[in-house]
Amino acid sequence: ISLQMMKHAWDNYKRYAWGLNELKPISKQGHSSNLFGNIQGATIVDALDTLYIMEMKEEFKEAKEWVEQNLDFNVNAEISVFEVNIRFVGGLLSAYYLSGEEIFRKKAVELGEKLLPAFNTPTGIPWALLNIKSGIGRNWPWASGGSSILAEFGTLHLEFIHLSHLSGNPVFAEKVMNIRKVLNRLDKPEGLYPNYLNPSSGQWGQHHVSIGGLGDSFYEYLLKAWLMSGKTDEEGRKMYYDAVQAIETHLIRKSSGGLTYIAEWKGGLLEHKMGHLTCFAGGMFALGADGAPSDKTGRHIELGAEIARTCHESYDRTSLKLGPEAFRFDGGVEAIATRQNEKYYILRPEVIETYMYMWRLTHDPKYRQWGWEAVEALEKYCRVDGGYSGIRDVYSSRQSHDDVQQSFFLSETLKYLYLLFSEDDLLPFEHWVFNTEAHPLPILDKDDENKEETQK
Ligand code: DMJ
Repeated sequence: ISLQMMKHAWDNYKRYAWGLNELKPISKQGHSSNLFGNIQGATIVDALDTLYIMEMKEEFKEAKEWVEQNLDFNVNAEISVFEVNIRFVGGLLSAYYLSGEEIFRKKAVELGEKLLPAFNTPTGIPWALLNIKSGIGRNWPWASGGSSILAEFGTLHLEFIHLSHLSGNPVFAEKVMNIRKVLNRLDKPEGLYPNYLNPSSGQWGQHHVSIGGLGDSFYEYLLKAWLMSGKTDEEGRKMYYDAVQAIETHLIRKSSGGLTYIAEWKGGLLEHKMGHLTCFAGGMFALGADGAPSDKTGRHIELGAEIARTCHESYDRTSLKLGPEAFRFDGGVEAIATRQNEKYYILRPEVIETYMYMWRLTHDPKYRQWGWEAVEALEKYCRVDGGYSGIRDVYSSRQSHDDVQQSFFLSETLKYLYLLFSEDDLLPFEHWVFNTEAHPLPILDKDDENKEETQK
């Protein structure tokens, strides 16, 4: 079924928005988000590996031809360093490792080089935004005290290690190792990492800690850096398990109805809210369980299972059976959105991602059942003639579409669904880690430089 869904999403993108970043499935035209400046083709690059894995050969070929002929980074564009890294660099790297086609390696390295000026700050903590023509960077105007964002500068590691590996140029790896060094020098309140860090002063901004938006994939990349190194990156391992310990102590709580959730922390006070984005953490805890220190393996798997259950409840307690952007555990509610502007669903993957990890690691059939419920809801409420659309209010049966088919729907949501219903030997965890946009990257064993050859 996810193959049919992918076909529908792809065919409509091709028909109405080919070469543009994303599709507006209701108005049947292109959608351009300013996250990518005027770099074009986000959906194509994000979808390459999904097309490959689903064996959609014709479509993969057209996508590759588009990349060869049209993907151009010599544009005057201010881009989000994080978004371009996870979707474009990550997408190109996976396409290269899966298909062995040189064009993808070449484009990935070329784009990586374009991103390097972002690191020209006094600390080497990169800017959030970069003009890839002038090389001038800056931060989001809304970010506390001119800070860079933890989840943005902390989500470059996997791709940059591979860029050094594939180009023979150590500069990429040096840049991301330096980020670790800066973080390790700093005092962390209660062992937690605030979401804001000023790249000039090297000081934290506002003490807001989140495992959802603004923080999320920083933690994910600590664990995956260790796994991707063939478990040799001890620093990554230590930073990850220390962080999880602090998260468990200070952020994880149980509601009176028995649902485990991860709250947000603002200068020592908890906000009892969990974002859809935070739901990825169930899969992360389970993936990291095996290496957990001092017989904590069982606890990490259990945390993964409890977060999966809570996130499933957030879906089940809506009218459309799709989860809201954020849900709360206060004012008498549990796992329900209470604010109008938190009731939307934009085709995000995190809950299905967690089901996929939990399925692979436990084989409890309920995760496939829950994934199936999500498929039914997506087909019923998000599928439209012109593709798939997000929804403005998951509690209202009066349908209101947001008219955007996000590129991560093709790269993540549909890929994780496909994997959830595939055998474990498709992209096995022993050989691959997924970047935060679900692009698989091979594990680099220190003694096995030809790994990518043997994994094809
Ligand atoms: C994706 O771009 C990535 O999963 C990122 O880590 C968070 N946001 C979206 C999906 O929700």
